[in-house]
Amino acid sequence: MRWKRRPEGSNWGDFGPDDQIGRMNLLTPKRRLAAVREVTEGLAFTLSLPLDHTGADNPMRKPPRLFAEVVEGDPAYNQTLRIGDAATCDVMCDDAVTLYTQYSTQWDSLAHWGQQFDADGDGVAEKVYYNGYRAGEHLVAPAGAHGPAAHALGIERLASAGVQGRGVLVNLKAIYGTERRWIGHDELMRAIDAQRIEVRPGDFLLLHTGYAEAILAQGPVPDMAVLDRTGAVLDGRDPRLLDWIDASGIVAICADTVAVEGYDWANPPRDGSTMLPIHELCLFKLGIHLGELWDLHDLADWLLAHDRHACLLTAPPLRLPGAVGSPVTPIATV
Ligand code: UVW
Repeated sequence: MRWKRRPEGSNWGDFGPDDQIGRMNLLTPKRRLAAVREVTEGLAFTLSLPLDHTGADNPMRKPPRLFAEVVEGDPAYNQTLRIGDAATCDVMCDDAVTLYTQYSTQWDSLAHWGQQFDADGDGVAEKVYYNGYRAGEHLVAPAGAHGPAAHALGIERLASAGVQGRGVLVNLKAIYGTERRWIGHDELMRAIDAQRIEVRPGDFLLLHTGYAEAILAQGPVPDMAVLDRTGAVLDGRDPRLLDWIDASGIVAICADTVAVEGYDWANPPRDGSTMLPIHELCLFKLGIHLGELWDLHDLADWLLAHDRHACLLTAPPLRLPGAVGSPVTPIATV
């Protein structure tokens, strides 16, 4: 074991001492088959924003830069293909991209959020992540252009898990409108009951709030003053909400908002506790993956019009070893 003490309320070790996918372990073949049975129409919905649209006011995360590599003085774009002295009729393009993995529609890996926690039980807190993987020893920052040196909990673990299962969509916009409000346990249950949603272990919980539509209405440069007043956000200060997330058996929470949960950077906690309790619970304690900035509005409108709430969700991240996040183009099929 990498740890002697596990955080209160965590499931570290329950899926094995070396587990790196957490709750995704609950995505069994039987549950995938149940998800496939949600498909009755053959309609597919793309759940990503265009990759150059963000709703986050995060200067660390920059828009993608797409370029053509220069090969022997020419950009690899609209090139006629010559092989030795043979000229062909072929014209071709290649390109490259610099990508911030959490700029737009994304998955957070379990390496995205850890905590200073005394997992050794020696009275000294160390930086530690889900299942006791440690900073410096198991998580090492990428070593320059040629990739990571050593990295536990990278997004490739999620990619290998086969991210396909039953999505259940809670249409918070339909119940609460698009104005910013914090959603605790009772508000979430009210929406789930009103929409007669059955949440099962192994499900992906999709939260539609109208935030992604507000981003699209603005174009690639977000007006954060508007977005900060838009969309419902989970209230991680509500212990009953945290208990429900734990007990529900869901494998992921995917929202159209920036962080799934509400936060107030102007008023951080003064007691050394977490700034983001849902991140702490999901990524650090339970291994529940978080999806952010998913554009759920077409799917949500269709489900509402047809008095349905579930779909087959297919959402693999990039199989990029060591990455802490990944762009994703999820597809919902109904
Ligand atoms: C933060 O940095 C708040 O992360 P996320 O993109 O998961 O919200």
